[in-house]
Amino acid sequence: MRYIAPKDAADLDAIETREWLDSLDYVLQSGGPAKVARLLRELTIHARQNGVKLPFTANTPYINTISADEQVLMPGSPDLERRIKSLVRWNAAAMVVRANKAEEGIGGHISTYASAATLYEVGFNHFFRGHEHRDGDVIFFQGHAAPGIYARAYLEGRIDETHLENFRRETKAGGGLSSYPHPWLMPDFWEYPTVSMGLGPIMAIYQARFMRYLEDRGLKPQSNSKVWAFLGDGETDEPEALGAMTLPAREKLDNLIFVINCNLQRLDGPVRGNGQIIQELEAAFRGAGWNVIKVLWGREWDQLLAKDRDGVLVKRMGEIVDGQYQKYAVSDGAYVREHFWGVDPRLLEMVKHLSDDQLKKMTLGGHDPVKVYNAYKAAMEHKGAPTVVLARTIKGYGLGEAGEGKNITHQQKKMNEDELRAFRTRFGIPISDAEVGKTPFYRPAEDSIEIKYLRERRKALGGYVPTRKNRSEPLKTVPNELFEEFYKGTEGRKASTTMVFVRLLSKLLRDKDLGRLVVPIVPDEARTFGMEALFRAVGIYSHAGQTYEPVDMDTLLYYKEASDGQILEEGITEAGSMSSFVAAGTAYATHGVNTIPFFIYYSMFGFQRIGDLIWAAGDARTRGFLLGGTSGRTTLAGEGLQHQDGNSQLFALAYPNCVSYDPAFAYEIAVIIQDGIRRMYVDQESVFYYLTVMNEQYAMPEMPKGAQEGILKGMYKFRNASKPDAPLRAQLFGSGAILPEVIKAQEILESRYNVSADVWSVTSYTELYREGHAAERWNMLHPGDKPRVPYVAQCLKNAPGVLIAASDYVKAMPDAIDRWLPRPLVALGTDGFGRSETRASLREFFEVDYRYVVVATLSALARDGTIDASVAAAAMKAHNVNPDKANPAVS
Ligand SMILES: Cc1ncc(C[n+]2csc(CCOP(=O)(O)OP(=O)(O)O)c2C)c(N)n1
Ligand SMILES: [Mg+2]
Repeated sequence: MRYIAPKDAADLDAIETREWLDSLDYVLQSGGPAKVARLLRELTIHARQNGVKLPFTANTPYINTISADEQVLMPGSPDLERRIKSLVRWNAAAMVVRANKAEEGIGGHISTYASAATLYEVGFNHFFRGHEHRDGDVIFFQGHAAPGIYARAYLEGRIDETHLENFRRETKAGGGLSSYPHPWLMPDFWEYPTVSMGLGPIMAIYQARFMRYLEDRGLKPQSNSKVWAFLGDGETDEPEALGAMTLPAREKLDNLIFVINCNLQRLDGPVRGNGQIIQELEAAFRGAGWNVIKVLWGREWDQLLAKDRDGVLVKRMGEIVDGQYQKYAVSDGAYVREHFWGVDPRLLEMVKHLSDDQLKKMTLGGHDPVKVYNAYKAAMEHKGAPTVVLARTIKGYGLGEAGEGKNITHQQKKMNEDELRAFRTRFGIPISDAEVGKTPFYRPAEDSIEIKYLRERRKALGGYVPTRKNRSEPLKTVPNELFEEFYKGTEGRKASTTMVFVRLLSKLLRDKDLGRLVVPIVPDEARTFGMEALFRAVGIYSHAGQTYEPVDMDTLLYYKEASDGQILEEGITEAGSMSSFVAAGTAYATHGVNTIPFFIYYSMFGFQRIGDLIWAAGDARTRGFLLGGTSGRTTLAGEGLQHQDGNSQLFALAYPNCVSYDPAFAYEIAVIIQDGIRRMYVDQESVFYYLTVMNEQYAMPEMPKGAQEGILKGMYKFRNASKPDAPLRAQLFGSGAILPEVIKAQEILESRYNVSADVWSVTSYTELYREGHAAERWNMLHPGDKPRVPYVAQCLKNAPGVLIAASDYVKAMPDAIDRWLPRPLVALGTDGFGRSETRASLREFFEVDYRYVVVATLSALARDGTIDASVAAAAMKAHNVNPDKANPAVS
């Protein structure tokens, strides 16, 4: 056999490869892509059968998904669009630079928008449909790109120079602009908050699904609307960003388009310096069943790729890691020629006609409007799956020496005069050298072709985006009949507040007006809360209906899935469920539909786990009811440390527009929910509700006369002391499942210790706290006027005796109202980690059962000198309370 020198082996390899490629080209030309695909599939099978181990890959080569041949021409005027984009770029940069001119700069970001400008402008000029369009879109803008969105709104004449000047100066007269998308702060402009990274993508996914839900249930006309979510490549590391990615593919949500701005950088440095974020994302999304469109290279590269007969260029493109690509972005053409092209003479040959300067200027796909247009067009037309556009860009594009592609670019907020001049020149902004240092904003005249073009484009596409407004008709009334039954109590029958809530929910669902608007949401906990009867009654929503015979078909309460099902049974995802809650609770603005979401979950996995999404819900002016089920540190027996919630009421206090309650009785729940629907859907207040509901069963009493107002304000007298003139007096506060313990303590105190106590049901420490502080603040600002008296103080004005509060939450709750009480109170609460035990043992452990209420009362009376300490000590003995017991807060 003839010895083949290594060099010849390489040559032979090349010849062989060439022959195979030629054959493939022949099949492609004669039989088309489908035939090539079939042939490759068969080749793969054949190779496998013969023992060839093919490595798994979910990737395609590192080139554009849409080839140059498939590309269409872009409609409209590319020149005008480029000019408009340049103006937006300038104004976006100018507003940030001006906001940071002063010593005490107030931040802002230039480089995120600089990299994403084309991605947005192509959308604004050709794709994003406003709410006046029958297929109006929902768009989640990347938070840090906000300056660009403002700069465009300025050109559109929707915001003026004062606004731009007051970017991040929101308290300024004339109006400021919020740092990021915040509907709470700019309710006519922003629709969805996105700046907490990862929340935009997951909310977008569930928004797309909720749009289908509204259409399938006939609450909204069928449409071709899309949900667009713009996100950063670094952002995809947030678990929420990709955590729900299988849902839209499974549900074939072709109304969803993600656009990931792959500038290969995040805040500190490269996203994947030693790898390729685009390929990583491609594999993940393709694996999950998405339509993936890579937009990596601009048009200049098409000619080079056409010359790449041997695939050397494609191979070279695919072997460079992102850190190195970033290096090319900041280097000159000579460096790129040497290091990128110089590794193979065939590559050098390909670019020998290009100067170093031309090499340097070869644009990336995400900066080429034609490439981006084609990607969006394909995304709009794709059927049966969501689309992700992976667009490659350069962070800080256009900033040149001021930061383009550099690791510091995310934090770049200032530009010196030279840098501004270069930026101005690069984008052709008509500002003179003399003026440029002042970074003036620039808007062409109203009748200029740029402004006319931009307005005309938005008009054709259904109005400006983003625009937010309430598009729904308020409900007229909340029918009383639905709630009255609960005022009567259960006549001795035992029920839990969860059962009460579920019964109320079932009634609401059956109501002829309200029923269809109710959206029950559960993360795989319906059986936990005894809601399974609803499966059959209203069905579980599934676009596909039910394509199988459910295993419990022969039972009354079978697991019924239906395309017009009403329940959103989300599976084990509180984050996903919360995103549905946001979609349903903002539909009054987004879709003009007053849907009323009720999201019930394990209370520990709410504020504690997905608090940031709840915060975003508040920002988005979401309406609806969150129900913290199985709540109470001692009421949920057995489940232990990770489940037993004694915190959520405290967390809820910090959410400004969250109205929270810890109700004990059926009528309290009825009053709160009835009033909640009124406030949110009749009066259109931007609040949402949080109610904790429990699984302990006890008899539900009848509502005391006139209790409604107090229930809503946060406290009311549930039961009077039987001997108001007794010498020993106490005021006992109880909440939620601990209220029955307090009532029991009242009886023991009266019968055994001659202490006569009033019992108050405290439904909401947070409401009392807020009202008290509001009164105090008013008093501070009006020193000469008659002071306002907080509601708590009014309730307790002449109340005699010691004050004892017990709840299943941390002691900070009652402490929050202490300042407005006539005397300091004694707080009993559940500070500390929970543990698995029975209910009674837990209450003993956390010192919140009736015995501790008795002991705390007697002990407080002894401290006051009203009784002898020995009485309290004897009571402790009688009730087995060990004074040397370890402190549960720290054990
Ligand atoms: C939850 C959360 N963590 C951290 C941040 C702070 N932060 C803002 S932008 C940013 C980097 C963004 O990188 P990338 O997603 O790649 O967006 P780019 O600006 O590159 O387009 C970080 C860490 C944040 N906004 N939200
Ligand atoms: Mg990035």
